[in-house]
Amino acid sequence: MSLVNYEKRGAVGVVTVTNPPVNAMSPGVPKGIVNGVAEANADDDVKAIVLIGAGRGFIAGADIRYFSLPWPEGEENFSDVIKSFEGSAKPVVAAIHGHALGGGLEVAMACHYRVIVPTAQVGQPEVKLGFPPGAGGTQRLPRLAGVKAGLDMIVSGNPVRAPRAAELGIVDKVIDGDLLEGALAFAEEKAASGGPHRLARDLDAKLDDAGIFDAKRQEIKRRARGMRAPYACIECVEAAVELPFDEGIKREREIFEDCVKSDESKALRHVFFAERAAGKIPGIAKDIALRPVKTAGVLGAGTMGGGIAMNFANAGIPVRILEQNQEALDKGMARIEKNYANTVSKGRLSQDDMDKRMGLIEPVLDYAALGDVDMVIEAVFETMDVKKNVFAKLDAVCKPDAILTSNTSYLNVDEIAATVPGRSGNVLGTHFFSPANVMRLLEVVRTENVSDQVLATVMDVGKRMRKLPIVAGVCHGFIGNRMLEGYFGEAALMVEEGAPPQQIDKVMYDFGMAMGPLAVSDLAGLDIGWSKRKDAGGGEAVHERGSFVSNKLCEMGRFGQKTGRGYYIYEQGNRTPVPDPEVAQLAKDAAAHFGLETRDFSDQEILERCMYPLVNIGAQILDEGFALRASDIDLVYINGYAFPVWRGGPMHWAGTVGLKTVYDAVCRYHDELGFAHWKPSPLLKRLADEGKAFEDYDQED
Ligand code: T1G
Repeated sequence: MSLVNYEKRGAVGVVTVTNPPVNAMSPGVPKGIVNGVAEANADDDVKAIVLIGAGRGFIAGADIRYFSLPWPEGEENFSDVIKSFEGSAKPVVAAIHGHALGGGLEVAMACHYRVIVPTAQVGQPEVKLGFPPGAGGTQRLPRLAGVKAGLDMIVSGNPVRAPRAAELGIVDKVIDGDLLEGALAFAEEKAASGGPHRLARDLDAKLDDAGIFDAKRQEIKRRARGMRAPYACIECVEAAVELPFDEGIKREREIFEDCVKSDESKALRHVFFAERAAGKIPGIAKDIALRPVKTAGVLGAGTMGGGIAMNFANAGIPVRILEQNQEALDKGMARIEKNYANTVSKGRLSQDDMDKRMGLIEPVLDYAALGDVDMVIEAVFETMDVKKNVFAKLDAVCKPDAILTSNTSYLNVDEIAATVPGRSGNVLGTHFFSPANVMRLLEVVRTENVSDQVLATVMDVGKRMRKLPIVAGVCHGFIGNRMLEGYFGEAALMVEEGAPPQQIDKVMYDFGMAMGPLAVSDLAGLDIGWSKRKDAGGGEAVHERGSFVSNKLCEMGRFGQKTGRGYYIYEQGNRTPVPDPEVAQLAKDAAAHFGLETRDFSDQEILERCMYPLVNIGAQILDEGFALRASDIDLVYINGYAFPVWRGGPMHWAGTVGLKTVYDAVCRYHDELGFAHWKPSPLLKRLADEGKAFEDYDQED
């Protein structure tokens, strides 16, 4: 089937792009469009041209796969399409439905006119792939929509809906009813008007530069830390204001080409495809029949339980939230209400939507209220006994095909499932990350006996909650927390060997992490690890390597931010970590306790000892089958642990370092330090020996 069709409808030549699933501008599409426009111009009966997309949208932009593949020699591309529109003697009308994104909006803006259905959206998301628009978008959009609106859209990468696009002047008319019919009538009307049919390139009126570029640089400073693309976008729009059109186009091209080659863009393109691969489970058909989930229940109205209940309400799923007593239930409901009210106050949710969502959350005290719900998630106290106890109660009341999941962050979900043997096909883990109503990551923990249908259903519920569901196997800590033990463990070990906490945290902050590991430990609470160590030690937290300072701090009641002191001091009402000389002394006491020689650390050693365990443990998890693919592990770290997205995740990043370099260092640290997390992974060794990256592993069958 041809990628672009041409037909005459009355006096209008219609060029239809047919390249499912999203009409990307893959090789052959530009050629088809150019040919269609030429045919229309060669036909005297044709007075105007309409460009439209078949299927679910207009054009989704360049075919992203081709940034890592050679474009076929001599094959037409965007510039040929744009030249054909701007050289057309007959007016060209873009007819937009679904999406006109990236190069899709760029070719539409090179047409003389644009019409759109109310539900469509247009945008320049290129910055999310690590480069600015590269087919004139940074020069045409400011001319159509004005510099401020154009700059906001290009730097954020966020689309706007049709009504807003019309308001800004990006499109000329919103078509109610059939798009093609509306576009044909519009085209004939424009043709009859006799023109002139203006082109965006000729509109300079809106290029008012109100000095907004430096303000924009200030505005994005925190979010764009470490990135180049957002600033490249600003430079391109500046060129639209400062240079004649054709010179601006040249400047945009130079900056675009430079960015496309960057590690940042390669990482972001890796993440784009990783997110789309994550929903695919080998052996389970994409269209497997799902079990309906129309109602839900949540056990526990604590921070996690409340957040999980909000996720169901946000997905439009009525949910009953159960607590042991009215006081706890009221506290939980008040916290949910406060969370929504915060979002409303920030203008990100209407009061009406908040009320609707609150109306979907029903507080209950009796397990019987969960008797007819389709799915229950427990978010009760994190001990196996309590989990088994609640599952026994669910077993007694829930309907036979109810899906029962645990929100445990590291307990063995197979062991929990074994307590309800008659339901094991319906039991699995759903590990949300705190705050559950905010963090995008959802580890879907695949138990031994869970059915394919239930697994696929829970993945779909995660998507309905606008989460990023990632399949994890049942091992201690699943994917994220298992790897975290290596990262945080090494940070604590280095403190005992003489590395100041503030140096460790600065190295990791400069690498791109939102916070360093010790500041995160203070934020989460040092007492969490301390109570686990006390459990393991029969009530006594034994001083093992890496836990000495934390144990001592907890013994002094210094749990971190919540008590005003942990690895750092926190002044009243201030979350800025201040180095604590008493912690430096504790580190010395630890060294003495373990007979260590303290020393200075290079930033490079700190970076390696924090990051390489993530890679080595990640490879072990892959090798043992507890993650489906390396790119899933990358998504876990980006979306659950604030790993910088522009580095692509720990496994992708390791490929930019070179797996041989990483493997050799892992062997060296294993020789020097021992510790299980340094035991070289056989998979890492194999890939290093074969000169491969984890992407190659993911491509293996
Ligand atoms: N190129 C290649 N494949 C693409 C693609 C693209 N642009 N967009 C989507 N796909 C694949 C995707 O991998 C998936 O594949 C399938 O299509 C369905 O996608 C010159 C240079 C359009 C809003 O950034 O935002 O233009 O997994 O699951 O949820 O300046 O796709 O089925 O095998 O996302 O309905 C700029 C990216 C490119 C838009 C539809 N354009 N795409 O969402 O489907 S750079 C973009 C999207 C550019 C110019 C520059 C979304 C969508 P598979 P999906 P969806």
